[in-house]
Amino acid sequence: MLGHDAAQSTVADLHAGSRRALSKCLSLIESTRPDDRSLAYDILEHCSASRDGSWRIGCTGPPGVGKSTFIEQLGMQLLSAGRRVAVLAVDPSSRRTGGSILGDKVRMPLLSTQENAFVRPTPSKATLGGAAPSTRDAITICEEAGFDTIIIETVGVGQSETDVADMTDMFVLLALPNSGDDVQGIKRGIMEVADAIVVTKADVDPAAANRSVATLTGALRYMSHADSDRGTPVLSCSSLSGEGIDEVLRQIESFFDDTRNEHILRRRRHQRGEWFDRAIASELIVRLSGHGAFHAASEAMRRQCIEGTVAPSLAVHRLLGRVQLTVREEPT
Ligand SMILES: Nc1nc2c(ncn2[C@@H]2O[C@H](COP(=O)(O)OP(=O)(O)O)[C@@H](O)[C@H]2O)c(=O)[nH]1
Ligand SMILES: [Mg+2]
Repeated sequence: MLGHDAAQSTVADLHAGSRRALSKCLSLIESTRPDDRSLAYDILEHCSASRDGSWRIGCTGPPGVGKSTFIEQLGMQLLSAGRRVAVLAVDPSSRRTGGSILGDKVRMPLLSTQENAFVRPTPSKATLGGAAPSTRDAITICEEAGFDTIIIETVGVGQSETDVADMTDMFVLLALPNSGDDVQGIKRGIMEVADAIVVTKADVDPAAANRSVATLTGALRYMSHADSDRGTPVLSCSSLSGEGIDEVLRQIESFFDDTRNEHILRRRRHQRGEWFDRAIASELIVRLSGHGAFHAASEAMRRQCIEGTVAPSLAVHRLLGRVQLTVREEPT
């Protein structure tokens, strides 16, 4: 089959370090066009199902907290430490306007021109604030291309901010320095999954940054980490002066050293389970929507829901009642 040959040579190019192949693979897995998807699956078939040696780091925080600037600085230090760094920046497109929040564009001018780095904005589609379903496949592709450190930038809005924790080994939460003594409205749920908290922009008001570190450290005493007894370090840094970034790097290195075996392997198992569940849901939606009759019936039902003539859950129940599911036995 042509698709298979094309996929095989694309993956060979990927292994050989071709950036063009890398961009092409990432575009294919992000695409919803059926022929692109089928090529994407051919490509994934030539990739390893799991690469346990890489570092997957999630980086979340509110818009403007300094995620991109921080990742650029941290990324440069990771490169100096001999790592190959891929950044997948989930573009926080607004669902309402189709545009980006604060017109935020991924600017990592320094990092993106480095030989051992790769920076890529990835679409967030309909998943509010969180990561697109294709982000997981993008991690696979980057690892296949030889990147041993994958950093995912997502904007923290809504509950889906913890999505990124489900696809990374280490979850870093960024927070703004604050002069008050509250925890700046950071939700408990997100603090409990953070493996490190970094207070940004310490150069603006170092005393405020120190206070925030103390406040956050204090707040963590009354919480327990969702799946780790390691203790969550709270640090501060300036991504403009670079001060404090080396300590963040040390924490990351020690996290991956300490937890190499048991903890990360457990997280990887969890990641793959979550991935499977998400993939079923998104693939079912893609397949159903590609079915003309289903699409028409679904649009009609949706209109009735909007008009208020039928309750959405009932409408979906009826709609799916009309779908005949058959499952073939797997040929052995
Ligand atoms: N003073 C200062 N400004 C910073 C620092 N880090 C980021 N910024 C600025 O904060 C703004 C938002 O940064 P950006 O990295 O785009 O935030 P993101 O939306 O979280 O990715 C930009 O104008 C940055 O230059 C810092 O450490 N110190
Ligand atoms: Mg950003």
